[in-house]
Amino acid sequence: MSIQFSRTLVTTALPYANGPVHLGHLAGVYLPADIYVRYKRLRGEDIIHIGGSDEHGVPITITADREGITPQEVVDRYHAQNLEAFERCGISFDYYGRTSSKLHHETASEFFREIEGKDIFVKKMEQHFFDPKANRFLSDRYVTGTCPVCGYGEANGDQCEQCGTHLSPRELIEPRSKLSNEAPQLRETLHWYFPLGRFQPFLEEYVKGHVGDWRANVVNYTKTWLKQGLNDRAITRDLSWGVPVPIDTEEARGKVLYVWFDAVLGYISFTRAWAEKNGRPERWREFWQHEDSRIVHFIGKDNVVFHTLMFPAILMAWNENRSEGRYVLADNVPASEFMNFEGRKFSKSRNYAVYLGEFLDRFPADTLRYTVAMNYPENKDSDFSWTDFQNRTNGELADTLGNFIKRSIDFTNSKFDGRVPWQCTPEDWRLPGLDWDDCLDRLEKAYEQFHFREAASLTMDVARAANRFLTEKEPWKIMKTDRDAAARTMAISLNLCHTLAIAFYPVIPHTANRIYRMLGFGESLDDALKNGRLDWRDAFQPMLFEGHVLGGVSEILFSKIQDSDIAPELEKIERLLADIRRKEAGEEARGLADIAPEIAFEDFLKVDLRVVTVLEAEKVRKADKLLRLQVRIGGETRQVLAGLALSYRPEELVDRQVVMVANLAERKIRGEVSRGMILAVEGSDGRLHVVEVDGEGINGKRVE
Ligand code: B3M
Ligand code: ZN
Repeated sequence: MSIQFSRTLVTTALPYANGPVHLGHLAGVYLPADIYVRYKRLRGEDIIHIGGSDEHGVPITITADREGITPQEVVDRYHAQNLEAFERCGISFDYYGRTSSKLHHETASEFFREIEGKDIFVKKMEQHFFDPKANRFLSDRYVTGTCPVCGYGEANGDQCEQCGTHLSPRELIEPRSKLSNEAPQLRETLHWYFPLGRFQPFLEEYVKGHVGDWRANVVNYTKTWLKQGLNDRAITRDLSWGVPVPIDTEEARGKVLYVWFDAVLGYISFTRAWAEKNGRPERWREFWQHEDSRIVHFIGKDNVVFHTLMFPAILMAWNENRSEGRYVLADNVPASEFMNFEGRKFSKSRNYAVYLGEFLDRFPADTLRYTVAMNYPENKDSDFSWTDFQNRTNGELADTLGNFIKRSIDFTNSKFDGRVPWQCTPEDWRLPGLDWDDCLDRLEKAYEQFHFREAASLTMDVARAANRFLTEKEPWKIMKTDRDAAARTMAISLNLCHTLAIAFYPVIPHTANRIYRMLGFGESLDDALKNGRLDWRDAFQPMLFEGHVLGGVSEILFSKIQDSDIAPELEKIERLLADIRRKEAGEEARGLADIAPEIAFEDFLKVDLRVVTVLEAEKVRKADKLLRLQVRIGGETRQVLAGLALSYRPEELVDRQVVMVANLAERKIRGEVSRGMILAVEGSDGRLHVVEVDGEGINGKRVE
């Protein structure tokens, strides 16, 4: 599609104000968005970056209950903390809003009323647990009881923490209310559902229009949902914390909008708040309601369908039968994979994480930004490790970039009176191993297509070439015999410093600002940019003329990270990992203690285990956990229902060779025939792992 866009709105997923953000969040969402926005600002484009805190949802009220404070106090704390951490990291939001704000509540209510007014919502009378003592309905997390799977007495209504099984409150044995500890009663209550299915054809059309330009993971997640057929989604909850359902009826009382319904609308309400703050309250419409506006949502992969299906459908519902005030849909949704930490997933509950604020207490923001950019989880999970951080900081930032800048400035200061000693000609600017046109072209493509690791690494290549150039030219030696040659070398080097300041600005803005000042510009690069005195393309030509006066003494841009600096971090990880391993070993030991009573060998032989190949897999409508598989067993194809849907995406299972109980009596599950049982093991994360067999020509063979 070749629309000419006049302006861009970048949004970043709103982190829950229920804990501090960690490096995984930074890597997947906030840093890539900031790099993109800073690059576009260098290009002189009209772009704003809108983010903020997601301050609703049950986990926040649970934190509040646990700490004996109000939900508002919880979100006040983490909103302030996260905003501060982002600022220190140089994430340059144009506005960082809050979903507990008045304007947000108004915006979300306006959407609800508009869609309700068009009679689009579906209302369903349902039975939910009610606590008579607390006089309130209980959302899933407020019900506890005995897990029907492992017998753990304190399982949550949505999941058992001990065995990881996903549950619904009604599956618990002897359910109790967390509020009063009493047995809850089932009562009827009305809930609003958003009929996603009604928008299926439009959503399909929308997604089809972006298949070429969206990332493969984004298209795949979205298509998997579309293929299964979109269902009604509940968008109200029985809770007191959130945006109250904005209609004045008995049925709506005590209910709030489901957090995901209101959170995505935060992007809109925060843009409104931004426009108000800047004294042009209607300007938000240029970003949301003008066809020539480009909207880009930076998110993590776990949030894809909310942004490619749910949010667009809400906007479509708004737009229905409207000729004015229609919303534009996102042009791109660059969703990241995850960045792990020292080879393992970040885990808040196990405290296996490095929080952004804590990190910045110990190390400068740009060292983090650079390392994280170089490990951007663009199309596969990546890893942050302390040694990689140390190596990149010392080898690339300090020894290559920092060293080059310092040598250039120091030598000019001492031998050429702190002035650019030569007028760089186009001829001079042709450097060995550096094709400027090609470099510019590749960098621009990398930024435009969200390949930020490539952008950072191409820029470091320029620093390497510059460093090599200066070393090889040896101006300190030549100085005595050929002063002009030395002057020429220094003029080129200083211009390369200018190049690097601008080209590295999106990734390491603090450093870029410092270089810019050291080069004698009386202002920071940020200010030059704001005042329109700078352009991205300035980086690719000599801009420092003969006689230009540098900024005086040079600074050391990066101090090296010593082994002793990261030793405490490595020790901490060892401790955490040892803890996790002990816990896992404990879980395994518990698992072993439950070994079933002994059976005779003949009994074992009765079970016919076979290797089968999965041909097709799809989700079963209205059954969260079930996948319908077609498997090949020898020359036969069978249908099997397996409770694997929370552990695998359907397409992940296709073509795998797995083990199946082949002689189990046929069963009907949810009205569908299942002829066999796929073997799987449950991991400590609650996920199931199918028993896979690797090998040629083993389909249909018996497992013995
Ligand atoms: N707070 C979930 C998350 O942090 C949610 C994102 C909202 S984006 C509108 O992963
Ligand atoms: Zn359990």
